[in-house]
Amino acid sequence: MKFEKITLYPLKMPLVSHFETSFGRIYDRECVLVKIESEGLVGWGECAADRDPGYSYETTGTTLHILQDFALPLLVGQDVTDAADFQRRISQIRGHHLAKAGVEMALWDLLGKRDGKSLQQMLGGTKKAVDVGVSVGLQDATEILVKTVGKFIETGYRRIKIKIKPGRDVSEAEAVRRAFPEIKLQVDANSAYSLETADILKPLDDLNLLLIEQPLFEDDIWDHHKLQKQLRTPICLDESIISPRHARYALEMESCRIINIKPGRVGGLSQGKEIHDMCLPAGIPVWCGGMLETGIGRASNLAIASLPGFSLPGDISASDRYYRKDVTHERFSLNTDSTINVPTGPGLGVNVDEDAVEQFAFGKVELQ
Ligand code: OSB
Ligand code: MG
Repeated sequence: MKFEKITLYPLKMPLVSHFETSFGRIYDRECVLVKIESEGLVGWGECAADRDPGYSYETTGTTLHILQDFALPLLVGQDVTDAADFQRRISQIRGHHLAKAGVEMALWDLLGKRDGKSLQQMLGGTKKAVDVGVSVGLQDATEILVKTVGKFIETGYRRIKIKIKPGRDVSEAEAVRRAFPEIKLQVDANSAYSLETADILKPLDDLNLLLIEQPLFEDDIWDHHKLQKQLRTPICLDESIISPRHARYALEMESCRIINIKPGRVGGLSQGKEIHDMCLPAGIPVWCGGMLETGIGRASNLAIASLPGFSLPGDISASDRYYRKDVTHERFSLNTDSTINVPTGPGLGVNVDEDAVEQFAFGKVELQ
């Protein structure tokens, strides 16, 4: 696909309700959309970095900088044939996976539109709908958390994830477990503990949790191995798995028993699929994480989550859990069995509302 013109749109989208993790609270979600025009077609992608370097060192600013000044000059005017070709062309740029992944997503969208294939078909996914849950942020008080979780369960979510941080961990998980003894429950620390301070998490082992997500440092794989030996509950790595190579390290070191795949974090859908393909024969369940995506990234997550190894519910909630207004004409809704349908149209299978893009954009960068 000849990349004739590439446009970047930094967006700021107001969230339906604030979202708080161990690294802070946000009321709006930023991201950068990538629009690629090629051979009469338009492909869209989403770069998932946020305004601040909390979850990742990448930000809206670094995304624009890396794409504009380094990645896109390697691509504009070039014929990029597939994801492997794309990865080769940008391999000289270290890191910045969230930025690169947004461009790879737009390439998949173009390839699918050219060939009349959905992203699901191209990746080899089979499920018509995927199991999903909801990720509930830290709340101002335990009672509010229990009430909030209750509302999501009433809405139809059958798997709940709660965010934890030091001082707001075992007590919160116990309260939710007491109120909802049967619900599939998991916790996410977003790297808020060290091997020493993680001792406090041991009582979580008695709460029948599906998993404990990323308790230790984001660049750590070895201490997670030590912690996993002390816990019966599976550790699931998120931040630490930044490539298929890191997934292999984690499997070989037995640092976790489950992996959260976010195509953005690992540098693109192709890299996420590679991790899936490695974990499936190894008997390591994977699930699709979320980054509060717009309809564009959500469509992409649904497609990869339909691969057979994604055996745990994804952090892919319905559109109305995040945004009153989205940048796609399609909105994703929750089925009564806590699933969301996988898009079937060519490429990502969504139609972008360009007026909404312009409305939420606070800048625009064009390269041709
Ligand atoms: O750690 O999984 C995470 C959101 C932004 C950054 C990191 C994370 C999250 C979530 C929300 O947990 C998942 C979602 O609903 O998109
Ligand atoms: Mg996480």
